[in-house]
Amino acid sequence: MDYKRILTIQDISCFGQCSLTVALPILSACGVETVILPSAVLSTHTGGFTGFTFRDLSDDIPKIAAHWKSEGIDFDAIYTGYLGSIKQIDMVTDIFNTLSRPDCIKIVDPAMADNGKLYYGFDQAYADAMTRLCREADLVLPNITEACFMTGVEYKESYDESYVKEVLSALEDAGMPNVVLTGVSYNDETTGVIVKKGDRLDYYTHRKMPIGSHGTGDIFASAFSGALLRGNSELDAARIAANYTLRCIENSQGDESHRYGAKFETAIPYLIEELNK
Ligand code: PXL
Repeated sequence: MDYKRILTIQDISCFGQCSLTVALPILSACGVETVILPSAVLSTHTGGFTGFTFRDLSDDIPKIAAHWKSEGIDFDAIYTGYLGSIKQIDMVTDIFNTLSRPDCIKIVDPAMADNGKLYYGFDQAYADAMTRLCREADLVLPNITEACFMTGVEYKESYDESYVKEVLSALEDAGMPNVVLTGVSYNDETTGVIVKKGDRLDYYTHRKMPIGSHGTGDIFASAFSGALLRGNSELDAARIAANYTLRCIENSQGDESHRYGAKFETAIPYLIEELNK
């Protein structure tokens, strides 16, 4: 098996099972060398907590990247998640251009919104900057809310296939032909992901859990990136990542005190089994 090297750029939310505390273990479990670039350090994530600390690491990002460049360190893939500011989004665009190996796969999860709302501290200018970064990516992994903020399509809680096609075509017009659209659900029993590669559309569905958990977008994006680097197609990587994410949500059902994150750790052996099939 090829041994690939991925760089992931996102924050460290010290408590809360999201961003780097999820991405690093999951990518490592996928058997890829995982290099991290923390964009900020927060005491918790911003969803459902108040009074969290936020240490912006923007000043360090170009220095770290310059050091890697001088050492000849480069990447087979770069996967970005939550970024703390527009300035950081611009820095990531530079990193795409300077630290990529020739066939580097650039994956952007525009982790900025859910359920029709932007996360705390973000506005439309941030969403517009994220749209510009997504144009530079080979693959983007938005949920429907994020896709709406990047395209101007009106967000809808319930919708049909023609609405989803409108969203995907608006993403294409905005410069994103290759998309993994998450959380696409036409009924109460199932949900899934649409994998769009140019003109080809595939929809992978699975059981929908009654209660979601925070951080599942990061779990999905990390497992997807790892599975893709292991040589799986986009559709297979999306299926593996979706099934793993579902297991993590199942692990957390019934524990009201654990809504801040999903118990992804105990499902890691399942992920490895699926990757080895
Ligand atoms: O899971 C996405 C995420 C990552 N990082 C921080 C967040 C969130 C979502 O709220 O607040 C800091």
